Amino acid sequence: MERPALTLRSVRSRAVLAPMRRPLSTSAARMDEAPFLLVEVETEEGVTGRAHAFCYLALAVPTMRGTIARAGDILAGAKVEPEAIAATLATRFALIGTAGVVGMALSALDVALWDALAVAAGLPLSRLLGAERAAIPAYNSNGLSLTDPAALGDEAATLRAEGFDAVKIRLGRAAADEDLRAIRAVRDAIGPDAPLMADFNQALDAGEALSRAPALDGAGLAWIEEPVAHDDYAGCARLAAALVTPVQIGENFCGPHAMQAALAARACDMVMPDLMRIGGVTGWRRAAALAETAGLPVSSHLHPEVSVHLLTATPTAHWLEYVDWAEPFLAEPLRVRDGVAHVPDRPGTGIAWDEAAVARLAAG
Ligand code: SMN
Ligand code: MG
Repeated sequence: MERPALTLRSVRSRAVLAPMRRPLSTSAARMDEAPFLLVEVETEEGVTGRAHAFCYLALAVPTMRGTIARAGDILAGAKVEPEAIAATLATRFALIGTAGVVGMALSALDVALWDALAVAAGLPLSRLLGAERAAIPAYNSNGLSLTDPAALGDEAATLRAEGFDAVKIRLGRAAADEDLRAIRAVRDAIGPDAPLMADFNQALDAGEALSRAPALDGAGLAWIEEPVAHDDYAGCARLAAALVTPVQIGENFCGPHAMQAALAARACDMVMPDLMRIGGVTGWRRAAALAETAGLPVSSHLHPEVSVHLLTATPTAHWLEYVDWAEPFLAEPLRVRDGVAHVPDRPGTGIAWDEAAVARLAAG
């Protein structure tokens, strides 16, 4: 599909701190509020592109804002050609490197550029990317924290009542038995057929993971996510070979090359790149092509409002991770019905800010 011709005029960013409806405890950290960066690109043609990036910790925000401002200075007057812009920025930021928070900022900028292109084309981003479908199965990832297993059954039922079949539980308690108790509590609540994903957030060392593997294999999980350190591809590969349950990794792939290294090491059975770590839309498309060649299912990580567009255009698309964290400042929430997320029928990503909420939640 022909892309519209646009010229970049300026870039700006703002920070918000969004309250979370359900605080989330993982084996790594507890979150009560979600820091986001909102990015806008203005073009000479009058088209605006937008993106919102989840920042994990508010301390990342100033560096991300500085990165975006510097990129805006470098790019003023450039054609909106995201692949060429990504190459330019990779060169200009090569000394500090484009992993970590710098890469997150550049990914957000890339998403805003693609949004501008799709808005100018008058098409949902998914259509600009060649998608033929308009919906993706979604699981509710908003809860099932690393808390007392006794409370998890009721919570799982509530999460499903929000319009989902599938949910994700957080694991990584010191005692393996406690994790199994948590899984059983959720399974009893959701029934035998509902998909149940499980996320360790890198809690285990490789030996511990191997010794927990047989019991986990019997627990009926849809996947086991980040059981060990995210870049221990050899450890992941040993575990993937030992387990029948698929091993899922990807939220920490910083760019498609990291994913390529993981695939070469046979580290996992499935991948779930994060839009803001894989390199925005540009990086995602390269990652999706790698996954297609390797025959691996692709799910998304966070950022459901934009990931729904990308997954519809991903040949081996699997699951959308749904979280509601951006809802406090978005004009239109993502629509999920009967466990399926729908691409909004609007040009671009369909992202627009609720400006009154942005003003209320402004964070510096
Ligand atoms: C996760 C990621 C970021 C913040 C909290 C939890 C988790 C997930 O790894 O995959 O949802
Ligand atoms: Mg995870």
